[in-house]
Amino acid sequence: MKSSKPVIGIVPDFNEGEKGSYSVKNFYALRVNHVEMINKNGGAAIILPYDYGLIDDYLNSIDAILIVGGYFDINPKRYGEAVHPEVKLNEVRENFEYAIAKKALSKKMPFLGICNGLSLINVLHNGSAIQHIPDHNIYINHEQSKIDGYEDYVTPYHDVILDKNSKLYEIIGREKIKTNSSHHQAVNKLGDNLLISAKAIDGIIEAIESKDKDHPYLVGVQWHPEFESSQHDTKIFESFVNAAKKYKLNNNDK
Ligand SMILES: [Mn+2]
Repeated sequence: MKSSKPVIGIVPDFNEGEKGSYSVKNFYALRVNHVEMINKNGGAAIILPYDYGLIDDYLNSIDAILIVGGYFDINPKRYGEAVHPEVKLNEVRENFEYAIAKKALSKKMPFLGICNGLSLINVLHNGSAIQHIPDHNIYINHEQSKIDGYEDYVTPYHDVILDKNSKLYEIIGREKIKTNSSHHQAVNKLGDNLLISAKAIDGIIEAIESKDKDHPYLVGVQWHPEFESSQHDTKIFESFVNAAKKYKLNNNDK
């Protein structure tokens, strides 16, 4: 794609067609706010349909990849655990994301993972997940939609403490922020070559990033910055698009 702006590929959600839903045939879905956040921060978002034969072409045509959240969990078999009864699978999506994300990581292109995207980064680095946070009463509720007044995800819900030595701290410039929260899973074992950039006040890991200083941008956040619940969320997209701009400049022979 010849674009003057950095092109950012987004993998959409996959839904099986069902009577009474959007379509009786299978369909893709993506919340518009992801696209808006990329485009208003200087990027050009494109949606990547699931075609395994096109993965290399996609990755040669985009300057960054965004893996978004979804109403599903990565199959725990990927990290050697049995499936918890509260786990919801979407293996069509998981398999495609796994394949494209693995290649994107090997190319060291800017990569932002939101919610499920954070889990994917972690599992691809041999990490594991807490399969169901409510099983452990040491943690607070991380599903803000269950609390009156916080259902919109635009209202920040819990505190997050940033590690001062992280790239995320460089991006946001604050040690303590408030974010939204919509997840029943979180990082358990941290993946290899990753570091924890931020935690909630109960110790739940809320952001991870690459330890590799050469990587232009590999960040995962457990919350949903696409709702822009504060200017900190804007900074995440701004920095991501800027990383894509640099990547585009360095690969301008394509
Ligand atoms: Mn949370």
